[in-house]
Amino acid sequence: MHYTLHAAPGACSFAPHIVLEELGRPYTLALMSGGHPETKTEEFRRLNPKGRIPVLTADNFVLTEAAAILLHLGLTNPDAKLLGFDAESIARSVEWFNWLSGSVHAVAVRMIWRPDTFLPEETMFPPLIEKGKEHLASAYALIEARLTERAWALGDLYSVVDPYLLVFYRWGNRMALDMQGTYPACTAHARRLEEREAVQRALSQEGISLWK
Ligand SMILES: N[C@@H](CCC(=O)N[C@@H](CS)C(=O)NCC(=O)O)C(=O)O
Repeated sequence: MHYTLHAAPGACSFAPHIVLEELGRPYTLALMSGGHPETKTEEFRRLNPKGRIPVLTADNFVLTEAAAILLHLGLTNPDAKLLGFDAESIARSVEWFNWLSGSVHAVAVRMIWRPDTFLPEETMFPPLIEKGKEHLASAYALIEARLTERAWALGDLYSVVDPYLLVFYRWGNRMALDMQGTYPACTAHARRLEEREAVQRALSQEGISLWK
C-alpha cells in the first residue's frame, strides 16, 4: 500500500508525518501551504468533507482523523513496535488520543486559535481565548505529571502517541507560552523526540522548528 499523507507545516498532521518517517517505507507527502488554505477547496472537500488535515490516502483508501491514522499506522506495522499490542496498551493509546483530539485540540486550542468557530463577533473573543488558555494550561499540567513518571506516553515504549504529544508541545511554543520554564518533563520528552532521525526529517520537510 503506497500512502499519501495530506498535511501542512506544523499542523496536527506533523504526528502521522513523523510516524511515516519512523516506518521508513516509501510514501508521498502532500504538503499544503502554512495555514492550510487548500483545505477549503472543493477538490480537498471531496477527499475529506470535514475539510481537515491530516488525511491518509492509498488506492481505494481514505482515512481521516489524526488519532485514527496514528492507530492505523501502529497496528498495520507491528514490526515497527510503535504500539503496545495488548488490550491494555491499545486502550491506553485510545485514552490519550481521545482526550488530545477531543478535548485539548478541538476545545482548548480551538478556543485560542479559532474563536470564530464558537462566537459570531470578534469583540466576544477575549474571554473565550482566556478560558481556552486555562483549559490548555490544565492539559499541559496533566501531561507534565504523566511525563514526570515515565519517559514516553505509554511508559517505556516509544509509541505513535508520542509524536502527537509533540504537536501540542510545539503549539505551546508557537503561542509563546513558557514551555521550557513551566513544563520541564514535557520539554525533556520533546528533546528526546528531537533526537530521533525521523523527527529531524519531518521537521526539515515541513520547514519548522519545535522551539518557535
Ligand atoms: N479531529 C481532527 C481535527 C483536525 C484539524 O482540525 N486539523 C486542522 C489542522 S491542525 C485543520 O485541518 N484545520 C483546517 C480548518 O480548520 O479549516 C483530527 O484530529 O484529525
